[in-house]
Amino acid sequence: MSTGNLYDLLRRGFPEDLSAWCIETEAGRRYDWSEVERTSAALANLLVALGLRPGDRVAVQVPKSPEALLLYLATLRAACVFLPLNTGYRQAEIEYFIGDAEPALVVCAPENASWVEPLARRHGVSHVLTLGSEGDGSLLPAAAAQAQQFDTRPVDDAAPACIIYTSGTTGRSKGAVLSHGNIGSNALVLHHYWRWRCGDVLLHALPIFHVHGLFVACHGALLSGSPMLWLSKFDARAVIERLPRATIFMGVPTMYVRLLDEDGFSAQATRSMRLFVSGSAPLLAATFRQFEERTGQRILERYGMSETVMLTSNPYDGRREPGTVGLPLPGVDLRIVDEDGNECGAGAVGAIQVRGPNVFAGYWRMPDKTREEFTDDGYFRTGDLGSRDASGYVSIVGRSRDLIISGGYNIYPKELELILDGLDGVAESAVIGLPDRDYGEAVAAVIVPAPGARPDGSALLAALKERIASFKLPRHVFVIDELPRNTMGKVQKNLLRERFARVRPDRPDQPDACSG
Ligand code: MLC
Ligand code: AMP
Repeated sequence: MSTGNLYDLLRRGFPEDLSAWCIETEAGRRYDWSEVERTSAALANLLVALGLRPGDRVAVQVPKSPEALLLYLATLRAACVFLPLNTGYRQAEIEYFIGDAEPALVVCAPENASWVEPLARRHGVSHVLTLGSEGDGSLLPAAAAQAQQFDTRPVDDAAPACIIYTSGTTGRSKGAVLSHGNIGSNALVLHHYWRWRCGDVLLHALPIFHVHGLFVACHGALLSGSPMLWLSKFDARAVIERLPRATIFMGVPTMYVRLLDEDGFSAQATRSMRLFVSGSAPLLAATFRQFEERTGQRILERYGMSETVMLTSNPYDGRREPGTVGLPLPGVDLRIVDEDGNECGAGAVGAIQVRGPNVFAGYWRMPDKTREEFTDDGYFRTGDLGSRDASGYVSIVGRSRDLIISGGYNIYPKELELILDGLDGVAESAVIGLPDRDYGEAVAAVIVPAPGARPDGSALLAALKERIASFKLPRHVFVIDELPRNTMGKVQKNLLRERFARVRPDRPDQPDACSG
């Protein structure tokens, strides 16, 4: 029987023959569909046995593994709420998420248990279990005695399925609460739009703690009963080696740049592929063209965000336009408005607002913030600036939020500035994104020293490293006398970007300290 539970929707896509393989790891281990069904049932029974009730949060910071995906499915089946966390997050970051979301269960990597357990206890978390990259740790043994059948709990479409934390402009992260209906409706739309079909094989190299790797990629495959070739992390050569056995690949632009850097990446290597999807950050038109020249294939670029899942896509059959994110997906109501809230005409740049069954209902326990982000007529303010051409193709031209996207990961400057401003020898700081061939944008910190101080770039980085995930660390540190400000006193980051884009050495390994 089908319920509103997202797992039931995905389950309907499983192949009739459950002994067929569903996931193959890089070590060659295969998981079949019946194992997906049985192990997710055992894990769901474990959640119930631990006393978790519908709506309880399950916070998970574990390395990518098929078992981590099964834990996600189990959480859906038990009608609990899955809270995936970037494996790069450090103690202070994790402490915030646990304190805010108040999970009933935390699952962490075995090597982190020594600091996660006391931290979780301090926040009143009832259970901490561990899961390693090879399925090791205490989670699976705890589920071993559980029954391998589970009646997936019926839920309402609006019931929360996941909380995805997205960093906030004030430095405080907000948990976007996505419902079974939000995620399921989007999965169905993408299933049809991208023509998932029997015989598809997804080459999966993305992390599974974000919307792209977990929802867009995994749901596509599960919903169409397609097997996944699973890489624990992206590696260009490992991808090229597996492409001849795959039909679909999804990646962030950095991955496409790195594939093109490999001599072995050719039309021959991609001959079995029918679809390359790019998203999470802007794909340069030059990368799109180089890719087409090399492989004869046109990357399909789409646009989305944690709060909304996928919003637009270039067409499967029609014209894929480089530098654009395509057309609003079926069911997505997208408008571009000027400062007065009036809809912009073709070509004019404005704020992108969206409405649809995929758009979340709000941020976890932040009713005021939620209200601010929605218009009176129910559109969500994406924070992206864009335009639409005469054929309706949307281009993202900037962001109204102060956000840096590096290799598909979001970094909010304010979070770093707050830390930097509190360090010895720093009077104030501004964090900006500079163009980077590999990551698209690279984080740069511009520092104004305290009177008489001579801050050392490496020492500043070391202090940051203790508190934040290393993907957020500045790749460049510049020291200047004064930050440029407008008449309102606001730092003019555009001037800093212009100034340092010119003097920036290309991809140094060490941060550079220069005075200005
Ligand atoms: C890793 N590092 C990064 C980084 N990724 N630094 C800056 N930007 C990044 N994106 C750092 C690590 O912290 C580490 O630092 C060092 O680089 C080596 O780690 P690695 O894992 O070997 O890195 P690398 O191979 O460079 O990883 C690049 C990447 C990865 C592109 C493969 O970043 C990645 O998988 N990105 C995908 C992000 C994603 O899934 N985004 C979707 C968001 S959802 P140190 O100091 O420890 O050595 C979303 C909505 C939507 O946006 O529309 O999809
Ligand atoms: P996140 O909050 O991690 O979900 O990131 C969502 C943001 O990524 C969006 O608001 C956009 O700014 C950006 N983004 C996603 N896809 C694209 C794309 N194809 N082109 C440009 N920006 C994108």
